[in-house]
Amino acid sequence: MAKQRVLSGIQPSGKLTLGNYIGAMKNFVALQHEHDCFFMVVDLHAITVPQEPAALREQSEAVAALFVAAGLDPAQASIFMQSHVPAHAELGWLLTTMTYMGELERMTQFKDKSEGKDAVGAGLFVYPSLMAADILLYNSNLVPVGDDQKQHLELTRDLAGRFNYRYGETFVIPEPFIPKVGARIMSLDDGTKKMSKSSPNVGSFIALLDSPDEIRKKISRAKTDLGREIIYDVQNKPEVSNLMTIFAQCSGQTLEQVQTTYDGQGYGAFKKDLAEVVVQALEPLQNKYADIRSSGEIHHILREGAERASTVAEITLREVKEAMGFLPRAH
Ligand code: AQP
Repeated sequence: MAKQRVLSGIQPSGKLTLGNYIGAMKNFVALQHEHDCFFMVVDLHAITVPQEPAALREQSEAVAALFVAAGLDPAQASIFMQSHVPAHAELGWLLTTMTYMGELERMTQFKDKSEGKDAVGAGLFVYPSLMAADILLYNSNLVPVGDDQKQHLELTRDLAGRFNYRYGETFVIPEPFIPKVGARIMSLDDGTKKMSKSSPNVGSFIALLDSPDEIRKKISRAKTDLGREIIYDVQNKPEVSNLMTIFAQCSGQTLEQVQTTYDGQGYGAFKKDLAEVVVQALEPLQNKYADIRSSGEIHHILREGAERASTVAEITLREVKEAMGFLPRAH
């Protein structure tokens, strides 16, 4: 049986967080051996909110290097920049013309990201169509994402079905792949909001490249509650439950084990141990990251990845344009 195709991406819209790692990258690494994988740095998505050019360039290279530092093997998975494969922008436009305003208006991520802002770019609104293009270009079977992306994936499935119905079988309908444990890591200052790399409060997230001291400081200041028990109860103790999830994910323990170990102990002792668990979990990744950045090998990895990705993407784009009735360019 042919290997299933997997595609996912991360935006270079800030410093990658522990949320991106636990919710996305750890799963990417686990999938690469059994599937035909494409992982990209989605820079075209990042510009749906304003980005400073020098920061965008640096963050893009940093995300790609973190992919490799986290364990992605360029020999197993294609690692590339979205903007290096022009077919993404082109199919994105074609699918935008087939997406209904009402569908986009229902997207909760758009509502969250546009809330309270005066000038909201149209790109932020139509971005789910570009995400659909990313996935459909590769005929991806599985899309590993955090549960916050589930709604966008549903739209991708609807668009693929709509296209196939109008123009004939062209796209594979992708399935979401949402891990059950640790799928969503919440902010350190509000256990009901997800941890986000673009949050203006740097204390709300742990960046993968934070120094040990920064990690200790952020965890010691993380919000808890007026109680003192280490109990997993998302409804009533969202912040403590989130810290327990981080502990479990970084140590390999179950939530029950964490709860038993800290039974009867206060938040202070738990937070102190949690900081050390996170520091230790990130140390190998941080060391590998430093090696990759200093070697400059990431540029070579990205060039090869873009070549492999383009080969697949261009075939799909040609089929789509033919199906839609575009006049082929003569050779
Ligand atoms: N807090 C999180 N917990 C679990 N998974 C998360 N992901 C993001 N935050 C968490 C997963 O990481 C992948 C890449 O996300 P993205 O960079 O494309 O965009 P995002 O989901 O909008 O991530 P951020 O960090 O919140 O970025 P900004 O602040 O720029 O919007 C996705 O698979 C996502 O589920």
